[in-house]
Amino acid sequence: MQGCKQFITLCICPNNKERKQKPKRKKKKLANKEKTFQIPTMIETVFTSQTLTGLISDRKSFESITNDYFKILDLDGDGTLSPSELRKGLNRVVAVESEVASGEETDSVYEAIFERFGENLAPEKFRDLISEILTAMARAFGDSPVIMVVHSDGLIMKAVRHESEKGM
Ligand SMILES: [Ca+2]
Repeated sequence: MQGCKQFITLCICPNNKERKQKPKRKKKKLANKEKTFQIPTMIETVFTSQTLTGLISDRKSFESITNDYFKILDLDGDGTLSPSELRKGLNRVVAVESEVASGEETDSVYEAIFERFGENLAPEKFRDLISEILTAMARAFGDSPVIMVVHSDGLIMKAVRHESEKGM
């Protein structure tokens, strides 16, 4: 289907009201300096299920994108993603809302993930996981275009940019 080109980013709207500045607190010194994520900008975008499946089927691009995320999420740099590394980072990669789901909800999602993919993910397993999440999203959205507010550096925006670059 060629019609996806039109479903590109509509507008940029930083979602300020949800980003209350937290008062600066002195962090206790941690044994290992943790990498921190930048607060992502939220972007409203329109895409279709093909935006997502298109990225997955472009193996080279998909591999390079998931490898980049893997490196960001692998905080201790040991080459696998531990449960805690995954929990800290996955939300930033695939979540579409800035609000985090309730603890219980998240717990059951992660339990299911660890059960299927194991507890320490190698890059290939991480790629399988991301591929499965995107496929599930694509299936859920069906054929109609979807409007969403997503992280500007998240996976959906990568898929949208990937699609618009290929379509040009
Ligand atoms: Ca690690």
